[in-house]
Amino acid sequence: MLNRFGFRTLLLLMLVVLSLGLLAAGCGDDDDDDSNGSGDTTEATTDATTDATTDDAEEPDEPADGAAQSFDVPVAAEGLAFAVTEVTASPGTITLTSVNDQAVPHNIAIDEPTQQIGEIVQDGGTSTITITIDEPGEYEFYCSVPGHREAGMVGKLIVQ
Ligand SMILES: [Cu+2]
Repeated sequence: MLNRFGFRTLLLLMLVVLSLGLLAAGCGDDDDDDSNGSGDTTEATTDATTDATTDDAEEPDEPADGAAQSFDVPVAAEGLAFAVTEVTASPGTITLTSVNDQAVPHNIAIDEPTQQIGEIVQDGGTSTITITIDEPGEYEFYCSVPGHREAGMVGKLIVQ
């Protein structure tokens, strides 16, 4: 009788101890899982924030390089001269359009940074050159009809 009672008590005790051990182990695992989960979430959030911040905002409000610009540089009503003798442009592609209402033939041309020579026109014709200038500076445009440039048929193209 005593032995049987003692055996049952021992069994009960072992069961209790086992159960407590399993519970403890289970709690420990749960804690670890929670920690890992939190870590992953934090990393993902940080990555998203970094990406958004790294994306460059729009370009500053400067004239876009290479933007097309057009200027009218008509020939004077009479004489060997342009009516407009100074043009200010931004670096990029620049078009100069010269209407010549004279009966005397004229055109518009430029030597630097690359030579461009417009068509020689008269009686309301239009002479045009298009040039790309990236380097700020002063460039001279002129009429390439012989003797006209020397007579002062020139103008200044300022790139800044
Ligand atoms: Cu001319």
